[in-house]
Amino acid sequence: MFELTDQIKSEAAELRKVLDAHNHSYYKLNNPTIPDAEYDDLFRQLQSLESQFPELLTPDSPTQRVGGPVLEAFSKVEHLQPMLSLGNVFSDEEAEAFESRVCQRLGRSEGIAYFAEPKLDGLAISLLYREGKLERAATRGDGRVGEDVTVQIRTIKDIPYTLRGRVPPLVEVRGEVFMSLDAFEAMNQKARAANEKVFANPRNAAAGSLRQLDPKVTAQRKLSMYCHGIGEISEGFLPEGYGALLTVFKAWGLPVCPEGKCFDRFSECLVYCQTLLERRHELEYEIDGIVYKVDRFADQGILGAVSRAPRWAIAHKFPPVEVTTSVQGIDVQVGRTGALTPVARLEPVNVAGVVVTNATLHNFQELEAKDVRIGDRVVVRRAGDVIPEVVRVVPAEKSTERAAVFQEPDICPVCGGRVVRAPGEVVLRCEGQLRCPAQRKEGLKHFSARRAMNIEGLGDKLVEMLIERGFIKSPVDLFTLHDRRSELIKIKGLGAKSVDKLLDAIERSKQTTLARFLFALGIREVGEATAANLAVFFGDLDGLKAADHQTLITVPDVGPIVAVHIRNWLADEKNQALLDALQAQGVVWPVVEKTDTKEDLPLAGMAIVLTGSLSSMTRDEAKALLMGLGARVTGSVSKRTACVIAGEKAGSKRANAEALGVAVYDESAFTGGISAIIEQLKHKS
Ligand code: D41
Repeated sequence: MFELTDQIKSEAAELRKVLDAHNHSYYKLNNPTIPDAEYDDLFRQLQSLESQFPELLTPDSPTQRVGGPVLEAFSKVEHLQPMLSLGNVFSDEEAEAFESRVCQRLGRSEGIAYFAEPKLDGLAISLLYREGKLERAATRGDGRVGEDVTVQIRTIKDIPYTLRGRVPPLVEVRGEVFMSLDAFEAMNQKARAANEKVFANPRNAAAGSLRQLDPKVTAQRKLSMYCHGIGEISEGFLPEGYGALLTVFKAWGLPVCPEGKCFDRFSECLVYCQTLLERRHELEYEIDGIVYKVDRFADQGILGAVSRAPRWAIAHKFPPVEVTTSVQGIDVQVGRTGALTPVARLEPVNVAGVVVTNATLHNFQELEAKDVRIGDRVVVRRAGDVIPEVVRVVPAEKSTERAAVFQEPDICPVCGGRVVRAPGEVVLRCEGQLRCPAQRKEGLKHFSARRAMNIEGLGDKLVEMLIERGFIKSPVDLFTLHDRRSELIKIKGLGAKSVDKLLDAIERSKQTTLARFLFALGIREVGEATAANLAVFFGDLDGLKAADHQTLITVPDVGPIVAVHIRNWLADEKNQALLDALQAQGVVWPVVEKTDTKEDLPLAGMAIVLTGSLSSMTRDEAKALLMGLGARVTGSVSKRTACVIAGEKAGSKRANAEALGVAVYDESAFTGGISAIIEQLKHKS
């Protein structure tokens, strides 16, 4: 056994300091200073020292971010200052009544500044820092006594162990712990794949992750925090108002919501609320309203509190994203790849401002797990650009008889074909791939879509109509439609002009790119990015056709499962005939410059920022797409950003980019196909 020398002690201290500094650059400044591998190496050096000499281990060591030993129970802790609760209002009128009360009590109606900020849907937490060191973290509990969650909170990367700058001897910082939508989706996707319980919403996920006796579990969940208040603070450290306090928090290294704003007039708070209501889907986290706070602490003091709720703050709640309704039926939809998806038909209901009549149940295992039956009352949820889903059944109050359990279909409801579940797969699939009309329909819609063959004017409705009237069965039929012009122009609602436009668009679509073409084929798991990577890797179709499994898995973004799907698709004689027929009809593409390493991915090394809401895909899809092409998708705009892709209602990031002279593309550049954006970006660099 070695002895713990002063040299080892200072080595450990140095490692801790260096790792802390890198953490700060990474999580706070969004600007990694060293490669991940080097960070991991330093991290392991410290871990190894600490395991050899346990006396070296301090609770604030960066190694504790991964979580310490399992607890037996949460212990209770008393807050130094009680954590207040927040009153609610649900309309502008009620919010204005709040303002009137404030003015009345302060005895003036001018010169009252208000701070407005999003109300995060998470858990309120109190952090106690002594001499700038995180000493204790506790849940709100009943406001007076909460539960000690220090070891769990220590795993949250956003929360500093040590405050920077001139810090008070003692401070209680209040804030909200939450889970971002990205982290929530990723976590549930993992859970779904592993057949584990999924969380109904980010709030539950955050609560479930924090209230874990095993902090290692908390460490694996990506939690975040924004600070929004103060409890005890040493004298002489409180600034004049809340806005200034948040600036101080930021300087100390504490995370603060960037959306908060101070206003001189309360009416501006209401405008802000309306704006954020419209922008709520752009945010990376869920909010359920706006909190208004009288800004000046002196004014807050005069106003005081009633029964633990301050008179100087109020929450203005948004319409809920979760509502209950009843299930009128359960339909089974067949997708392009033959996947059968159960969908609940609902009594129409307004969810976050949109009338919802259908909600997905994802797959039959989920339907079984949630035990949704016709006639049940269910909670339906629509968050972000996510499609509405059934979250859970609301148990009936009386023991009324429920309908029978919904049976998994054994034949395809559309074509009557056999239904199978591949080993290890969750989804049921109709076997009659591309023979089943439903799949054919979805396949054709996909083939002509903007990001695929880009046949302008051939939308979903028109595809359906052409199939129903027997004009098209397979993609090849599109290219022989010109022979049936005289029949087409007789269709009511089409007419010669629009038929000619359509035929023109079909003709134009023949000049395509290999990436678009491969994507259009609808091979399972071959999305836009994979298609683009296959195109640059093989350069032409023959190379791809000849590729064996081993070769395929060397293509960036192609794993063994995707490789099997590609090989199966290409091995099918009907598909081979389809490829030949399409090429015989004159579908062509320019030869692609071949590359075969990661560095040669079309967008390799480019930092791209997504902002605003996209209409043609979710943020996650867009991100996956860009990452598959080698880009880094980052959160903030800097001079080194290659470009910003801005959807609807893009805010400060767009403005930042414009100020820095960074190229901004709107969504049309993006939906015009990945090929389009690659062209634009390559051109630039
Ligand atoms: O984002 C929030 N959920 C939030 C909660 C916020 N932005 N500000 C808050 N401010 C307070 C006061 C005014 C009492 C300091 C709060 C809460 N309280 C709160 N959260 C849970 C209970 C109270």
